[in-house]
Amino acid sequence: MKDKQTVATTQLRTPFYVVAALALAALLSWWPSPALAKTMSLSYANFPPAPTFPCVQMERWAEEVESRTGGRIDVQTYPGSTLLGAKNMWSGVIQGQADIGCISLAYQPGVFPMMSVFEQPIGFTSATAASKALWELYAKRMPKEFDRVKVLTLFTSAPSNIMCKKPVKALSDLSGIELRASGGASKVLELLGATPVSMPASEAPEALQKGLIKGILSSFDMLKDFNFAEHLRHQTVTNFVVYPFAVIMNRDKWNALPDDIKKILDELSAEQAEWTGQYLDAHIEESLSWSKEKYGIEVYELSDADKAAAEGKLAVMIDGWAEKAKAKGIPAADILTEVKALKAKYDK
Ligand code: DTR
Repeated sequence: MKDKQTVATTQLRTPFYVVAALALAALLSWWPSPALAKTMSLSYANFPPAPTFPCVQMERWAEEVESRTGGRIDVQTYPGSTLLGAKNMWSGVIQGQADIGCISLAYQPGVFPMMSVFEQPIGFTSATAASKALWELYAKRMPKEFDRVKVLTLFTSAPSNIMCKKPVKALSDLSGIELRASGGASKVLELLGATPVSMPASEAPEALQKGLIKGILSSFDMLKDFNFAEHLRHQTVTNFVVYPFAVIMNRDKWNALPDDIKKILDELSAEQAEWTGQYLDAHIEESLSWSKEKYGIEVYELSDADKAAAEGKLAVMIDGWAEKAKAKGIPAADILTEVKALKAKYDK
């Protein structure tokens, strides 16, 4: 047992590094360093499976945000409808069930009278051009249809094509075929004599399995990412409408963010739209070659006469959109002029 004298000596001899560590800890506990600022966690919900492009762009956004904020924002991602599904994404983010969510505008008919102009047959030929145009129109017009949320970015699918169990080599082959689509793309099918079955992309695999549909109208990334090439061996290049998407954030959560973080997120919006378009355009090529190699898919082109006939039949869609938009107080003619100018600017 040590006597009092020995204990006192031991205390006096507390090693220097322990004292230094204690002093440093005390100092850091009140030092306002950004590296030590509190981390805020944000949940980000998405409806399709993880390998699909809306989720690939979500992971990219999460990584960029974490690195640009020096780790102050930590993004928890939920692909595959694990937090919110396609149909309750919009209301779920407004109510705060997820902080951030990715919606396909076509799944909420009537909710976006202005931005649904991008569901119309404008003739975009790439996801990059359509995504840049979509963001630019939004940033200029700030339509009030998005007032209940903060829009973090916007992008579109690539132009839609027919993926089917049976060959569709001519417009007349479309007659009565049940094809899955949504929004503007469903209207396209209706006008061309097919039977549109409207549902979100995430529900299409089950509908196909149950025999409710013979194919889909969407972009070719789905051949690989949903493995549709296994059952849908016949592809027809139609380059019909694109599907617009929005990444939205709960308003209160946005308002609660510090200003410097808001600035970082705002600076990412246009860049993320373009990144997503470029990723998707490149990925479509990859998806097509993968599907050809693995499943020997066939790809058909419509004749020039059929292309012209389809264009003629779809023209009424734009008038239909304009009428509905005008009824909601939207300057439809001006918006159309702006969208066409943006197409000319980006879709070379
Ligand atoms: N909103 C779409 C477009 C789409 C294209 N590729 C994917 C992948 C995952 C989800 C949606 C999409 C549609 O409904 O087809």
